[in-house]
Amino acid sequence: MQTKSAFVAIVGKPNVGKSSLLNRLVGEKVAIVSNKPQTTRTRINGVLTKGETQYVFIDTPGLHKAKTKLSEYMVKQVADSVADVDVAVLVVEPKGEVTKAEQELIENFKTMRLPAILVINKIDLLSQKEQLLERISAYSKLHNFEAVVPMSAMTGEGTEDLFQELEAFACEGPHFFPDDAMTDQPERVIVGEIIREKLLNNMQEEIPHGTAVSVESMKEREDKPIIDIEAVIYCERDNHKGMIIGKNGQMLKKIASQAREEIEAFLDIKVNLQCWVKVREDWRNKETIIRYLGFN
Ligand SMILES: Nc1nc2c(ncn2[C@@H]2O[C@H](COP(=O)(O)OP(=O)(O)OP(=O)(O)O)[C@@H](O)[C@H]2O)c(=O)[nH]1
Ligand SMILES: [Mg+2]
Repeated sequence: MQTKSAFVAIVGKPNVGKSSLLNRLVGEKVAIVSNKPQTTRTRINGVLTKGETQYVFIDTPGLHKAKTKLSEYMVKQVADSVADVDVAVLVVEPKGEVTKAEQELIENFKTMRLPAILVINKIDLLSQKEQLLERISAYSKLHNFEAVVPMSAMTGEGTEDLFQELEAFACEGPHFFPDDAMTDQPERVIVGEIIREKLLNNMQEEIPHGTAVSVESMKEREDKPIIDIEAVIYCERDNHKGMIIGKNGQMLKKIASQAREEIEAFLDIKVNLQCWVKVREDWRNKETIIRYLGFN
């Protein structure tokens, strides 16, 4: 059988639903999702093999104005991702204006002669169809997109339409991942991301952006089917540490127990999760810590 592969970069503003779309396309949760912008920090590959064709989807951080070393890294991930893919998917929401970041992305498609598909996500939120048409016309004025696909990563509406459009960009060649692979991320990274997701879901305002999670150890016990996991949550200030831990440790307990449940489902084994909170002032601007946390 002649195999094919398609590399697809998923790009767009923060919070438009890129990671949700990745999870929907792969059919499994491989990237974390939150209602806070700048949830995704690095490139995440999701893999789906459909018959002869293997799709490799690259989820990217939302394109924003870089203010810290960490966000410089994040923005660079976007540029690197579109550098050698077969097609880009620009994800937008049904409402709002075309932003400068989106215009820059579109300029990139043009200079790189990269075919691009426009996905208008979150159509489940749409009450009037006219809005959709306005949106399509606003983006079509800027670029000759290969296709426009309205969809909802949340309900799944439109997913097959998108696959139909993507199929055209598959090229003959080998599969780069095993056919049953869903992601190239190591278990340890996914475990850390699950903890970070629960942290994002439970914390407000400035705290989420200044946190990072490092999984220090994961060991299966010899006498019982249990994995002991130790993780450190880094934050930027003492008062943030206090808020993450919460009164009588209640907040940290809640975060850890939500994370443990999901990690158990993911690893399919009982988990004993210990989380510590440490302060590293201004870590997002410190090269060594950023590297230690895996952003390099
Ligand atoms: N109603 C609705 N909400 C959605 C849909 N897709 C995503 N969301 C929500 O939008 C928010 C952002 O989703 P993410 O998938 O984290 O967005 P993202 O583009 O990856 O965000 P960054 O990683 O921060 O750039 C979350 O609260 C999602 O639940 C959709 O189709 N419909
Ligand atoms: Mg994301």
